[in-house]
Amino acid sequence: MNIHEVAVEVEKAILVGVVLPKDRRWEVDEYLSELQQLAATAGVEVVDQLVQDRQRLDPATFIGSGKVEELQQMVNAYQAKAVIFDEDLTPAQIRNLEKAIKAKIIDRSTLILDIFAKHARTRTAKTQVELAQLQHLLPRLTRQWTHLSRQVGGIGTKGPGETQLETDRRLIRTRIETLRRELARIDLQRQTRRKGRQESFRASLIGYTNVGKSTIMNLFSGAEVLVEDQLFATLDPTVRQVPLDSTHTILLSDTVGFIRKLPHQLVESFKSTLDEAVEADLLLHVVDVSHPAFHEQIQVVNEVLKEIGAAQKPVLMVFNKIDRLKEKTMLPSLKRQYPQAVFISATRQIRTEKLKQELVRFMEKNFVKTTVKIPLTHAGLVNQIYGMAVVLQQKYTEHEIILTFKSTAVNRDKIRYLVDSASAGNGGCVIC
Ligand SMILES: Nc1nc2c(ncn2[C@@H]2O[C@H](COP(=O)(O)OP(=O)(O)OP(=O)(O)O)[C@@H](O)[C@H]2O)c(=O)[nH]1
Ligand SMILES: [Mg+2]
Repeated sequence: MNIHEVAVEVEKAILVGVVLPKDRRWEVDEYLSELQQLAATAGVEVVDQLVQDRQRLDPATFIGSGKVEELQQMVNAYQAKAVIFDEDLTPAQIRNLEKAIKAKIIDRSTLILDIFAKHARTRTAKTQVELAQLQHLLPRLTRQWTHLSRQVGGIGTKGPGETQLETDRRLIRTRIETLRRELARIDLQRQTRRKGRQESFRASLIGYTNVGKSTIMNLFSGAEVLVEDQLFATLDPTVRQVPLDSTHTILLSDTVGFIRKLPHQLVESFKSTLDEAVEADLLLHVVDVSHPAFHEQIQVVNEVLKEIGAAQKPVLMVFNKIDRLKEKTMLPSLKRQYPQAVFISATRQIRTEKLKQELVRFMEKNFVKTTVKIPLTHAGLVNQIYGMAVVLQQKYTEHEIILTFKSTAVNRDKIRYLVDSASAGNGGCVIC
């Protein structure tokens, strides 16, 4: 089902923002410029914007009635096909605004969902987006959405005594259930795949959208992840091996970016994608230091990390795009604030080697050193251990191989278990 084709198929649009007492005007301007970027990514041309100062939002129409009239005049003057609000609207607000303004009313989540739908390439991403779209749509279903039955798999007809709207709601609920089941299956597959990779040290590139995560991924791994100067170019996770130096290799993953007010339906349905970050040993929090609102973007990312249960993970801050900084005076204070951070330019490859060194340093700091004795009869274990740890020394005696290695504590325990099991048949535990 292509909800997005129904939702945002417009040419010209007007943006609407509200300045409440808690907001500062420049912040709202910043938000609107992000909304404009979102609109451009969705293929919409923004012709004008309307900003209103208000004490509180109007529960019926979001903006005041005078502004609604002004908006209708703007829509006429520009022949605009849509009005995009920088907030989520209630079903009643959408209904009322649609009555008063002869244009499609789009809220922030609908726009973001539309971009996700346009960028979804794989079956998983398409399923995740469709689920989020339907969940967002369900409570907002108005008469103009009726006759979805043809689109929702072409199933079902109107039940006895049901209005078309009720039929559509029922069909959407059924479809949501199907998609949920499908995602649970995908989740299980991904979990199994991740378990298979658990041996290696895993770092995950996370951050606000468009900060350069995929650029770093491609630079380090030679992967060919799509890099674009637009929002949400990446939806599916990519995982690659990255050699840091002659002895240290990590598994690096690149995943979907975050944004202010990310629709919670998206966070929920992208859970299996975001788990890539939740289960990493280290998060590389990439920041576009050349963006005027990067401080706020850091906060937004930290909030999403909390929401997905990854707030306690070790984080290495990576300030990217330093080549775009005209004024470098803020760098020293940032360095003081984030003494562990790395300042790089991924496209110009400035200090990217330093980032690798920092990763090695982190691994070293968090790796524990262990020595095990492996019976010669189980020499096959040695290869396995090489895949799970950095082997520092390998010595042979008449009956055993003595290996000294460094690994995460989790892998140390796994290796101990493997060696214990192997040596059980050889007279008990032989761990030093
Ligand atoms: N000037 C400059 N541009 C960069 C740098 N790193 C990335 N970019 C550009 O920033 C834009 C976004 O880069 P991506 O790597 O796609 O960003 P992302 O974080 O993966 O974005 P999403 O997947 O959309 O969330 C692209 O146009 C890149 O060429 C950098 O160090 N300097
Ligand atoms: Mg990307």
